[in-house]
Amino acid sequence: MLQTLVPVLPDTECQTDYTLEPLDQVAPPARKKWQPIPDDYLHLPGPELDRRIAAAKAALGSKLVILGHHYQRDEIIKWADYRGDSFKLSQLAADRKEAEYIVFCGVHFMAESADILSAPSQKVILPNLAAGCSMADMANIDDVEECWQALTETIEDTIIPITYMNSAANLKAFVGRNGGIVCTSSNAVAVYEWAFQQGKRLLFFPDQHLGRNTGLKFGVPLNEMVVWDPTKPRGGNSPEALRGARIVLWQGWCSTHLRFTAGQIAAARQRFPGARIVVHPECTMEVVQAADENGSTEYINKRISESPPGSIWGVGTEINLVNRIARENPDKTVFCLDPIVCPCSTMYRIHPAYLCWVLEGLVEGKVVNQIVVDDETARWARVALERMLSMRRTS
Ligand code: CIZ
Repeated sequence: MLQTLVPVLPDTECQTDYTLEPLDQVAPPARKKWQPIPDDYLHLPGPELDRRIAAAKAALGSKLVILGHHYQRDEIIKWADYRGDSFKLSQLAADRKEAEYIVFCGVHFMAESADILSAPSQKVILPNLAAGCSMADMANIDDVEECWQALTETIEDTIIPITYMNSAANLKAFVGRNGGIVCTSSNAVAVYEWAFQQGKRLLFFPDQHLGRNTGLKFGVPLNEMVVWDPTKPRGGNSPEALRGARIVLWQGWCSTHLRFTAGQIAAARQRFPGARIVVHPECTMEVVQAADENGSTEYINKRISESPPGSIWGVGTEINLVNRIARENPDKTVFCLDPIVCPCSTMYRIHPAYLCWVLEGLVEGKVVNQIVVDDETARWARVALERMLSMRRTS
């Protein structure tokens, strides 16, 4: 059976943990942007953190629900009441009205969505406020408003804006106000179907790769998709190019998924002739086309778990998830396509010391790191999120 050991380069900013390091021993370059935390939590070793997290969780009982995104490390996932992708976790946040505290072990945009969808009495907490998403940061409201103005002035048809879940709440509100919708990698095809029933053209942000791969799945040819570069006038496009486009793709990307290449897939096929290759649709078009299948993290997890014993899987997504799938499927060979990987560096910022800190605060009646979306933003973002929640999963 192939070992899923991950080589870590000495200068890498983040490492996959085999044994948990106390927070003050995490490499300083990785920690430099993290939220400061009381000194008492800096030196706590793994077993002590486990003991204190377990005690705080037990004390809070049914007042607390912990949500863990698939990309979280195992030392966090083991405390999650539910784990899943952002779609599943947003549904849970909308359904679990009885929990007073929702501790979201994920990144900022996910906690914002949970706040929007949960009841007003519930408090959503993100253990480390520095856990953001570099792709989400690639689109901001001013640039999107500017793009929208240029598009609506240039194109006469109705344009439907779609934002990927990985975006700030004010962008979700923008699409809600403008007749659009939120999508995740698990329902993007259903969202495109819906959107093309509302209008002839789409503006998709911030991930150009998910937008392009979904466009291709949907039969839109490459020459009917243009990329919008927010640093250039008219996004770097001529008025004719914009008028000819059915999909305008924002120039954003996920650095974790851009590490995968078609060359890695060729090498994996050579080494394991019977392997099936499954990748995430945030990978480039070349990688998605070289793979056998592509889909969301939920899809990848389910697909491998339900495959016959002895199956061999080369996977192109975040390493914590790939390693977890490998461990939970010991009767199969599961390996990451990239031999030198780095986990999602912002998800990694949820170190157990942060979880311990926020939970112990709650036990003492102190709510730290609450994520609150203002009412007007939440009102319109909810419109776009609820449209999304009514879509079926397609991958
Ligand atoms: O939607 C999510 O949670 C992300 C970021 C990826 C996926 O496919 O689950």
